[in-house]
Formats: sequence, structure tokens, C-alpha cells
Amino acid sequence: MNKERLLEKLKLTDVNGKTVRALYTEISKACMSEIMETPQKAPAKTVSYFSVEFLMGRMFFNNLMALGVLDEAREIFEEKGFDLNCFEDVEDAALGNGGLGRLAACYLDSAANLGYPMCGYGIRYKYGLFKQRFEDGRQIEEADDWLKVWGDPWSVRRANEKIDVVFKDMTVTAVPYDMPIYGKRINTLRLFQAEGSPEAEKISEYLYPADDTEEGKLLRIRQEYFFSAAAVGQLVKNFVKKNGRNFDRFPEAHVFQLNDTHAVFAVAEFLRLLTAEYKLTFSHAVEIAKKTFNYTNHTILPEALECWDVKLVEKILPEIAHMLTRLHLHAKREWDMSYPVEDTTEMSIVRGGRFSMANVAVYISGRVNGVAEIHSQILKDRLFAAAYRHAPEKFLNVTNGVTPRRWLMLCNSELADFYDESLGLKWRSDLEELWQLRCTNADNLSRFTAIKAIKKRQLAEYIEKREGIKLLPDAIYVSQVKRLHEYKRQLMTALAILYLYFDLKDGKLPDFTPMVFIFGAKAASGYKRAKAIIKFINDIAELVNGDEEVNAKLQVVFVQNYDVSYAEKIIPGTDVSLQVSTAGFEASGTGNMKFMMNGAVTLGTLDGANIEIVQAAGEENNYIFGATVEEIERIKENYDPSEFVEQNLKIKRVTDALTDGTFEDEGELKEIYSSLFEQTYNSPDYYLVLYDLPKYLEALLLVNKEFQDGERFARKQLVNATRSAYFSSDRAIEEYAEKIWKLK
Ligand code: 26V
Repeated sequence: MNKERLLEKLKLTDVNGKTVRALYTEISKACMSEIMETPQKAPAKTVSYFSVEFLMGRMFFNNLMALGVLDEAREIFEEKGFDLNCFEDVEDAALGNGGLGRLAACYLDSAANLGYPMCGYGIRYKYGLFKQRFEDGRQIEEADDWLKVWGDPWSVRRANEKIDVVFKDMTVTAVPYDMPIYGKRINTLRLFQAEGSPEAEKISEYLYPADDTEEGKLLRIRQEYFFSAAAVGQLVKNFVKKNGRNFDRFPEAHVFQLNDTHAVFAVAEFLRLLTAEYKLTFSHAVEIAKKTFNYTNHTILPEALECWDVKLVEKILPEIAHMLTRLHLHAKREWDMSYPVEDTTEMSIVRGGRFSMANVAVYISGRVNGVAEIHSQILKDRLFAAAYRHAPEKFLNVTNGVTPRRWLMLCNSELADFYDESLGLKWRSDLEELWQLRCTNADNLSRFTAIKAIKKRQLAEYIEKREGIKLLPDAIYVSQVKRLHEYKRQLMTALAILYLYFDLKDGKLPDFTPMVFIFGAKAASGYKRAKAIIKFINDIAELVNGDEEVNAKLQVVFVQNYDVSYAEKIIPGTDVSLQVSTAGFEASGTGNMKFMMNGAVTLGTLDGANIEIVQAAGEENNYIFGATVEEIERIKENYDPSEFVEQNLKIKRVTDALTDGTFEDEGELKEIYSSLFEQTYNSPDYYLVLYDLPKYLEALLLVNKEFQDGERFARKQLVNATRSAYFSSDRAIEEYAEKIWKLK
């Protein structure tokens, strides 16, 4: 990359008479041509990272930073009278739905920055995750036509590398779009677009189309096979071109990482190619697959563990169904010699007429990992217990991480500059250096406090612009931003706020420091209860914010269309990060890490990576509450939420508010009420919202009290920020490289 030449090009860019959009394309293309001209050495071994989601966010600022020209480019264009911040209107590439997709994006960033050859493979959806806005407090979804206005200057269409993907009833052309990931190495994210008939094109139209009908399920299967087969097809073909049919050497040149089970069809396609096209025996092909594939599990929620009806797969992919069935028998034969029947049933690939995609992944993978210590333990104890008993050496943990480039240097340049001035630049490539910063030093603390105040002000301005709400300037900013799911317990926060509201109105909290609660979340479009929770929180916001008696002390805002770019504003401007999932349910969480890196304390449960965050930053610098995984097992034996509420009258007041006319109800409150007190698809209060609420309130009130000692609170925050090295995706990728991919 020739930086001087790029800067020269930028200087020569004429801004006059051009639209923002035209300038965006021109500047991006100038960067792209420099990137594409940078020669790359062919690596000995490449990682292929298969993921149905890549939540890249906005590429412009990240790429200019990676190229080392962001600050200079800002100056160059400022002189021309053009503010690069205009590009904050550019759409995010939101080809993902949450943590799993954002993790894939962070890992691409780290691999490139560390110089590891890793290419991502996925789908180039025409529409990303829906856009959300609220009408009467309810979520309205709109298609995310992300390419329409701004185009996609950061990708290159590779029509000459297209490949056919064959279904029984149609052949679909997979056209790659390559997005370079710039770092010490230039890696590629290759997303396939489906082309051909209108039916074919549907395959890459939407992210997670509804799968509650047979047609929907078939479309999901098509999507999964489509990108898996396209990627595997190309990788195998290129291998043969270079090495001939010596497939025993395939694992020396390639390692495949399955980001959850969505690409498990890649296993079947790999077996199909090696046996049908290249005439290896099935056993031989399996042996090679076993040395090539690895699997990361990202959730233990049963509803997210994929199983596909054998009949359905047979309908459109008979050969693939045949491969999976053969693999099932192959595994059975391997196990039957010595394993107890309960174990072989549990590990079975075909179960009750369906393919268990997770069991395929576990069987074929050399390494299976969870994403935080506790989650990896749960995989061994519960989800994959039988497999663990028979092949313990397969299982390991790699705790997630997030890229400090986007989640610190880019979104909090003020904090990054402070580190530069105090420590020099070394921390930028080694976050462990942050340990050197003295958190007890008064100057450091006042500098940090000043930065936090700036980020809070910027956030308040942004929210005012976007939502039309003016945040209280001197309040504690408390944020819960993540997908909306019952296990994440946004509802528990809502009930806690209602409790604070009632107590404030009753004059029971005389020393209360003003608190602002910031929510951001999208609910899956078919997830009725999650949508009811959004409506409920918006109702509470209206009640609280409109009440002159309390609105100088308490404020609630649910931002619309929370996405990666919104997160980049909210996270640095937050004092307290809420991570309050029911223990055992949040595999890791990665938002918690981003908050920590930006100096927010965690108020949370002992779940996912919270446990490790608190280990790193000290329990005394965070606020931990709630039932633990061990306790929950016991509690659930005889938990009756109705009885629990009768014995906790304070809680009764807030649950009564669901039915006593405090709010108008058009069904949402009833839905929430029954989730807490009645048997629905889960047992009453399955996620222990009510059970943990008293302790949650205590923790919130403790935060409220301790925040009054500004310096002490800032110290806790700074300790968190400077102990966050472990949660860098650079550390995580180093672990993958060493323990799973054997790149070192
Ligand atoms: C959920 C849903 C719900 C809406 C419909 C589509 C759909 C598809 C998949 C999922 C679950 C995906 C799994 C996932 O995102 N897991 C998250 O992975 C993060 C990265 O490892 C981790 O930090 C989070 O704890 C975990 O929830």
C-alpha cells in the first residue's frame, strides 16, 4: 500500500459540484485501488471461516483508519470545505443479526491485523437485518435495502469466479463479491450472491427468512447449502489445481471453522465431492474431513439448535441427504463397538427423522469450542455430554473477544489519544500495555472523567438528533443494548425502572442520583413476546419521561434501529453496562466486552463472559448479583412465581401495574403477565425475572449511591478499561490460531 500516493489522490479529489454519495464512492474507490494493488504472499495454510452472518457495520472509517490515512483525510477534506462525518449517513452492512455475526466481523479484523490468512465465506443478502422504528411504541420493520443509496464500493464482484450450486429442482449461480480486509495481511470476506431464475435469486434475498412453514424451511436449507457448497466447491477445486488429488495433504493447506451449525452442509458437500467427483472411499473422505473441520457453538437455547427433517433435505438435496445418512451410519459403526446405547442415541446424527446439525458438527470436528469458560463447561456437562465422555480431547474453550480498533480506537478516539499521550503507541498493538496506566493517579482519573463526560455529551446530542429526546446531562448513563430476548431480561430492567419510578414518586429515594436508562434492541419479527416487551418499555418511557415529578431524576429512552453504528455511539457514552441474563443462558456476550473497553462498569449476573470480566477487573469494581447456574437448578425445583410475589410485596406493586390500568393494554401486557405467572411455551417465569428482581434493585441502588463519589466510581471504570486486554479479539484469534488452526 502506497500511503503517499493515496493521500495525493485524496488531495486531488475535487469536491465541487459532487453529491455526498458521489464523493463517498470516489474516496472509497481510491482506497480500494490502493488495497487491491498491494501484493500478497500465498500462505501455506488458510483458514476458511463459514458464517451465515457477517455484521460488518460501516466500512468507510474503519478502512481509512486501517490504511493509516483517516486523520489526514479528515484534514484534507476539511480544507476543501467537506466534512467526512457526512458519511455517517452511509448504511451499515448489516448482514447479520447479533453477536454471532459481529464476532465474525471482529475476527476478520483481528486475523488480518495479526497477519493470519483467514477468509470469511457467507451470503451477500440483498436485504440486511430489517430497519426498525417505533409507532405508538411498537416495532415497525422495514426492509434494509442497504445497497440502494450508497452502493457497495468496498466489494469487488468476481464474475469470473462464479460457481454453480446444484439443487434437485434448480441450478443456482453463486457469484462471489470480495471485500478486502486490510491489515498486516489483506484477507478477504467472500460473500456469494445467488443468480439465475427469480426462484434462485430468492436464496440471497433475506437474512433468516421465517422458517415456520415448509417453504420457509426449504429456503433456509437452500441458503445454508448455497454458500457452503459454493465455498467448498471453490476451495476443493483450487486445491486440486495446485496439488492434484493428493487429498491427504488437504488439511495441511486448509482448515475450516464452522461459526455455529449454519454451514454444516459444507461437511456433506465436502464428502460428496471427495467421493463422487474424486473417487475417494467414504471412510477416507471422512478421515480427511475430520482433520479439516472445527465447530464453534454459540448458544445452548434449544430453539436455536438446528435440526432439519431428513425428508425435507432429500426433497431438494438427495445426494446431500444421502451423505449425511451415510455419515450417520459410519459414526454409529465407529461407536457401536464400545459405547453405551444412551450415548450413541444422544450423539446420533439422525434423530427422530431429523438431521441434528450440531451432532454432525461435533462428530466431524477436530475441535469443538464454546465462547466463554462457563459456556464451554455447559457444553461438556449438558449439551454434548456424551460426546465429551468419549472424546474429551476435542473440547476446548476460546473466550470471545472484540476488536479494539473499531471498539476503542475508532469509536473512542479521545480515550485512545489519552492512552497515546500517557503510554506511547505500543498499547495499540498490545492492549496488555494498558495495565501500565495508574488508575489511582489523580491526573489520570480526572482526564478519564473528562473524556467520559465528552462521550456522554456526544451521545446525548446524537440521541437528541435521532430520537428527539434530550437526555439529562449529569445523570448516570445505564445501557442495555443487545438483541431482544427473554433470557437477556430486558423485562427485568423494565420492572426495576417501574419500581424506581414508584419509589421516587413516593419520595422514598431522597438521595437518588439522576439515572438515564438507554435501551437498544431489535426483536425477531415473529417473536411476539419480545415485541410486547419493547412496547412495554416504550410505555414506561412515556410514563416516566412525561412525569414532571420524576423526570429530572429518571429517564428512559429506547433508541430506534439499534445497529453497529449506534453501538459505536452508545458504548463510549455509557457509565454502567447491563448484562443481566439468566445465568447459564448467555453463551458469552460481546457487548459486555465493548463496554468494559470503554470504561463502563458491568452490572450483571454471573453468566457468559461476565464471569471472566469480573475476574479481570475485580468484583469490587463491578456490580454482580443474581442466582448462579448452580443455584438455579435448585431454585427451579419448587419455584412458584405467584407465591414469590405474594411474599415480596414490593415486587407485587410493579407486577400489579401490568394489569391495574397503570397502562393501557392492547394485549402486550397480558402476554408479559402470562409469561410471568402462567404456563405457556415455558413454565411461569422460566427466566427468573421476578426471582432476581429484588437483588437487581439492590445492585442498581448501590450503583446509584456509589456514583456520588465521582472519583471512586471513575476509578472503577478506568480499572475496567485498562484490564480489558484479554477481551481483545487479537487474543482470541491467537488462541484459535494456536489451539485449533495450528497456524503457529
Ligand atoms: C437466534 C435467532 C433468533 C432470531 C431468529 C434467527 C436467529 C438465529 C440465530 C440465533 C442465535 C444465534 C446465536 C448467537 O448469536 N449467539 C450469540 O453468539 C455470540 C458470539 O459468540 C455470543 O456472545 C452470545 O452470547 C450468543 O447469544
